[in-house]
Amino acid sequence: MLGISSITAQVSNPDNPLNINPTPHQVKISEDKVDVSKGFALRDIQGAFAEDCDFLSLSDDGLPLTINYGTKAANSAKVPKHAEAYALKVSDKGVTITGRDARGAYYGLQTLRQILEECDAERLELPVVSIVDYPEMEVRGTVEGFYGIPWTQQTRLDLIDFMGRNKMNCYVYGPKDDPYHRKPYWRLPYPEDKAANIRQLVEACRRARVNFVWAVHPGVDIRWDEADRDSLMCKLESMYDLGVRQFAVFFDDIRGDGADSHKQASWLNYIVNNFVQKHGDVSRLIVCPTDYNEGWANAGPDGQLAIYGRELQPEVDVFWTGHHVMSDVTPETLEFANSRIKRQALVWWNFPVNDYCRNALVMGPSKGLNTTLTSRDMRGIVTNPMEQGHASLLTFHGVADWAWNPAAYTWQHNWERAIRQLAPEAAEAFRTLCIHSTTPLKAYPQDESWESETFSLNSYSPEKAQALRREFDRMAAAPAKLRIALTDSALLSEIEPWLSQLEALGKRGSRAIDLVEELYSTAPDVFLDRYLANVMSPQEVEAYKKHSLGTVKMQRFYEDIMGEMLTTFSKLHGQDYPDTILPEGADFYSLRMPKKAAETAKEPSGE
Ligand code: 14T
Repeated sequence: MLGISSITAQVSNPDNPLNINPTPHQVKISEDKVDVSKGFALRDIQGAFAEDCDFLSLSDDGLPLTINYGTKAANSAKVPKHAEAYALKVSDKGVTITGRDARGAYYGLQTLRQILEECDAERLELPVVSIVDYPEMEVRGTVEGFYGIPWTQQTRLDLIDFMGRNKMNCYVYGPKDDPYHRKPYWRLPYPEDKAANIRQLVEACRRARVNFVWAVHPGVDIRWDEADRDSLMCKLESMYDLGVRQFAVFFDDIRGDGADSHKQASWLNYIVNNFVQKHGDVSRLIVCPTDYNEGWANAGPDGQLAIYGRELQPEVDVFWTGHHVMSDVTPETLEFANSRIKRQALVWWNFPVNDYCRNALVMGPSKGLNTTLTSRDMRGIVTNPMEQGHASLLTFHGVADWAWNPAAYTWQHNWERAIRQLAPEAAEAFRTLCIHSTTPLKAYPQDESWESETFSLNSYSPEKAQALRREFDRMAAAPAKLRIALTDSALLSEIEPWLSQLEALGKRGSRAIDLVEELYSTAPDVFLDRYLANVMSPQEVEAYKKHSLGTVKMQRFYEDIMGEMLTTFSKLHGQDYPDTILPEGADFYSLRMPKKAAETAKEPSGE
């Protein structure tokens, strides 16, 4: 079996020798090391990072650590002329972090944190290294934009923290099932307890250097009259009072009056003129159009996108999901959107959202991100995640990496690093869960179980069987390892329902391979008993449907091979076991259990 270190060896990326996420643009590393056993003597020139250094041990006789930012310092340290850029230098004289702006310096600190974590568990030495770095995409973040149970406050705080560490800078708050975001209460201010939560999120975002964007979704029941316009303005003002400094208006998933493109554009312009500009400290307004993907958009000059292009003020950002609701981010779909809206679209990536396939976890690599895209093609990207927030961090990790440095992005390396970052104590077991839990099937099919090769009775070979059995055994064993070793208890409880299914599928898959090997060599009645013991009971089928994984390959193999064995068995011994004779043309689902078996089907033996 692969240990963590051999996984790293297999996938480590020579362009990112320190495994920093997101992948830096330029890393020059030498063999030399610097002793940091005495900690760091902090010189925080602007005094802006006191609360960001709690991961460092600080002492006056430690290695000097200078943090500085601003045009002058940035120019002399050759920091790229890019917002949020930084340079980080480690030498025996000390560590210097120079930001083009305050956020850049903060990002330099995050890189230092990751180097310390990666290089040395005791944190006693650092490599001599020089990093020059900047984000390609201006907006990198998430939109809590799914239907279903909104994230808990604690989940939000954890995710915001993760975003800051991974140089993501945008959290759009728009859970479909927050009644104060949408119908029925979008017109009303939040009651005090909920308002306090928003204030806390604003504060957490400030600390993590994430822009908190509050979104309203008025289109379901909006009346385009003065009373509703006043209600909307009052709501925005009430959010401003809670500390919110960026806003979005969503017009997705509506019909009728609310979808009127001219009205939408004129109200958005009104908000820009009478709210954003009036305050002066509010950032760009964002809109999600009703025509938010090619599949639904009227492409013509009277379509919503073209109307936005003509009527909507140029500084309003426009969301775009791509070719479809769920689809890859490609140059073609951005060209489609941009040429109509007359600005660069802001991508709303509907991955790993699972609100339309709640039985699935989406834990595969972030593959659908085209690596030739640049900030000339788009404003940035936000991922729409799963209700399972901590499990969604796998994709956050990918999106953060891609958006920072698309040209250097490789989904393979990223995914392996993400797994190790999220589950360092149980990386291999977590990887097993992830590789078999990737696909929302029809809506946005993803590769799954790609390292496993299945076979049919005809193509059986001992080698193939052994390799596949090994994978099923890994699946059966992974849950226990995760339950013991995974320290992120929030992640563990999110994935728990799928762990039981992983274990069960691992066991029945492995048993199915045993049965293949027993089919010709075991007494028919003994074989039949063992076979029946490995048939899923109706309760097991139900439980599996609720929390599915391995649907593309592993469960499919189990079903196919069990079906084939039954066919073969009935050919060999049909006369002696009339209940197993298969009707002509029957499929496996209808005959999965011989009649007799269905009556006596055992509960899973749980061994
Ligand atoms: F705003 C949009 F960009 C968007 O994607 N809206 C919703 C979103 O809230 C949801 O999480 C996502 C995935 O289900 O898709 C949009 O909602 C849909 C999509 C459909 F295809 C609602 C109905 C659909 F038929």
